[in-house]
Amino acid sequence: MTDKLGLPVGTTLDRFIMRKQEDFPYATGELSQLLRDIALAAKIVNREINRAGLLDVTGAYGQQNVQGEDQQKLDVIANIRFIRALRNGGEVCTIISEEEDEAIQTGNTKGKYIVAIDPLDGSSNIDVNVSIGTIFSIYRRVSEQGSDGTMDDCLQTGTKQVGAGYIIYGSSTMLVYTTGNGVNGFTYDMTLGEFFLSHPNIFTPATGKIYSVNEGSYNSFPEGVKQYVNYCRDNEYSARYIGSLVGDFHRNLMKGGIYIYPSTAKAPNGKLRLMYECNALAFIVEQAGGKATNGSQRIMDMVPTALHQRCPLFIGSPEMVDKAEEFLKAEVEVN
Ligand code: AHM
Ligand code: MG
Repeated sequence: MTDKLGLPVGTTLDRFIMRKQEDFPYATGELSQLLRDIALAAKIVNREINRAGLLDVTGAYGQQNVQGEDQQKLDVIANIRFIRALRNGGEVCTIISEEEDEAIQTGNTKGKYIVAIDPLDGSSNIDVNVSIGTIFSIYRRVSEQGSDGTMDDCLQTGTKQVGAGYIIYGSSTMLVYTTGNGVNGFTYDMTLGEFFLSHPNIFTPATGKIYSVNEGSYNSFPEGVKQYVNYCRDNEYSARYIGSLVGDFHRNLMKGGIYIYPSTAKAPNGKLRLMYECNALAFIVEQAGGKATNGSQRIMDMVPTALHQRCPLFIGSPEMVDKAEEFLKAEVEVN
C-alpha cells in the first residue's frame, strides 16, 4: 500500500514530510519544520497522557496534590507543550489556542505561519482513560513579516488553511494530517519514538451507518435534527458517541458515519469552536471526500468574527451530511 507519492506503509513521518517538500521546488521547508514541531510536542504530550494516572495530573486545575504542589491539568500541560514547541520552532508568529483568551505572540516576528490549536480536546474524558485528541490548523499570515501577527492573520476563513491535522491518543496514538493534497495517517511506535505511515491516502466512505450525537440533549435539538436522528433510529443505524470529538470523528472517517453537534438550549450556537475544532476537521474531511457544514453553510466558508466563536457542526460521510441537511431545510421551509 502506498500514498499518492508512492511512499510505502512504514515510511517515517519525517521522511514523508521531506519527500512532500521535495515536490515543491520553491518550498523553504518552514511548513515541514512546523509539522515536525507539532509531531515532537505530540510525542511529549502522549508520554504525559500515558503516565497520567501516576503523575497527579488528572483532576481539576487549581487543586493541590498530596505534596501541596499545584496540580496541572493535562489540558493545561498540553497547551504549554505545544506552545513551547511552536515558539522554539520559529516558523510561527502567532498562536491561538482554545486554552488561551487572547492570541499568543511567539516573538518570532519573521514567522510566516499562524497556528490555531485545541491542545487537548475531550476534557470530560481526560481523567477516565478514554481517547482524547489534539486538533490544529495552520494558516499563512496575511500581514507583512517583521511584526507580531494581527487579528486579520488569526481570523481567516477555513479555506485559507494550508495544513490541518489531529492527534488521537487512543488504543494507539495516531497523527492524521493534510496539507491540501489528500489525508495521511501515521501511527506512533512508542518503542522507537517515531510516527510511521500506516493509513496512506485516507478516503471516507460516501455513506455509513453510524451517527454520533449527544442524544441526551434530544429534547432541545432543532426540529430538523430531531427528525434526522429519528431517521437514523428508524433505519437502525448504530449510535456511537464517546464525547471526544477526535475519537468520534476518526472512527466515522474510517468507517463511514456522521458526527453532529447542533445548537441546543444550553448551547445555542453549538458547543464546538470554529477556529480550534471545526475548521481543521472540515479541511481533513473534505480532503478525504467528506463534508462539513453548520447545517446550511460549508464550515470552511464561514467568516470568523471572534477567536472563540462557536458553531453547530455536521461532519462526515457526504451522503449522510446531505441527508441531515435535507431535514434541516424542510424544517426551515415549514416555518
Ligand atoms: P472541550 O473542548 O471542552 O473538550 O469540549 C469539546 C468536546 C468534544 O470533544 C466532544 O465531542 C464534545 O465536547 C462533547 O460535548 P457534550 O458532552 O456536550 O456531548
Ligand atoms: Mg475542545
